[in-house]
Amino acid sequence: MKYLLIAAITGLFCSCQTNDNGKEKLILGSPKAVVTDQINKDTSIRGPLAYAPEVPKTADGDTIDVKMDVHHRMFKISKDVSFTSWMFGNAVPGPVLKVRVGQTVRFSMTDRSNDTMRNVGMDMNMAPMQHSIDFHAAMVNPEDKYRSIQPGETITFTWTANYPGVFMYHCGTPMVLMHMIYGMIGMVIVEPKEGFPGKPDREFAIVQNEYYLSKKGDYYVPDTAKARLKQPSFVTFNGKVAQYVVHPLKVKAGERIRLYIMNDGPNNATNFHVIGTILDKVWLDGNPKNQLVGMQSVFLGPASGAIVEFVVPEKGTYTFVDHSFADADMGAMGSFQAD
Ligand SMILES: [Cu+2]
Repeated sequence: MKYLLIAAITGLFCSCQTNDNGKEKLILGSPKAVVTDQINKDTSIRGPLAYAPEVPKTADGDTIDVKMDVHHRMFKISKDVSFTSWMFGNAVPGPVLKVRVGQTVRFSMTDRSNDTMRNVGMDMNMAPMQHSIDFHAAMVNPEDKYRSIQPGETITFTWTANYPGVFMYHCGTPMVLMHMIYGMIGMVIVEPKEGFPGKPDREFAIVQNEYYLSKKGDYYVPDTAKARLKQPSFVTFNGKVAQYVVHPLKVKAGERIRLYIMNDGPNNATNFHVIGTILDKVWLDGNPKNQLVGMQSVFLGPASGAIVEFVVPEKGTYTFVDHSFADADMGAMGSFQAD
């Protein structure tokens, strides 16, 4: 009774918002973003980041520093197909960031698109360009934090993770569709304060995206008209066409596998399926409270994520696909090799 009374009084006087379990206070907003014309000489990424399929480890501490820059670079998505990509860090998709609910990310990003000035004559898509970043895992004023910066500028801002899950990040500079098809996409994993429930034997990060390309001379260029028509040239897991068909992900028979899946689109849905097993646990958007069981596949629209778990029943090769088979045929196909 005494505790009920205290709770009622606290409720009366606290206008704070809480997240879905009603216990955690939401940390809303943050100080204004700072933009400077200082370029960090260090081009490497920093923080609890890793390129998929690797899943980074969370860092200790209430505030963590995360740095990644934007580059314009050639990117090879298959043996025969390369194009000038705009990317976070050094790949498409950009690095996976992993944080914990309650942690504050002190984020910094330099637009290094002018580093490649000397190449403009060769390829107009190398030309310096404004860029920005939009974290779906954050709750902040987008006009401030997600604003575009000029080539050579650095933006710094903070945000705090309130909800566990698998979230997208992307460049939000107009025309957004164009910046996304050039490769400016990635994934954030937010684990609950106490960590995700359960202990899988192995885990991987999988980001699905579409490429819309046209051939121009010896190389390819992103084609916004094709993107508007939602007619992809290639659909990939972790940025490269059918890469895990050529180099399967290694697992062992009997193991429990956890996948962090993010559909970065930009346009099309995916229906993720592993041939030869059943997804015995699916957490929609990566939040353990959104649990489904015994699923043959998980349907994810653009900017939707999931965490799935399955058991590898016996030795063999288990192909995973976007079961919209046109997408599998365009590259959204891979395999787990179970020894
Ligand atoms: Cu951009």
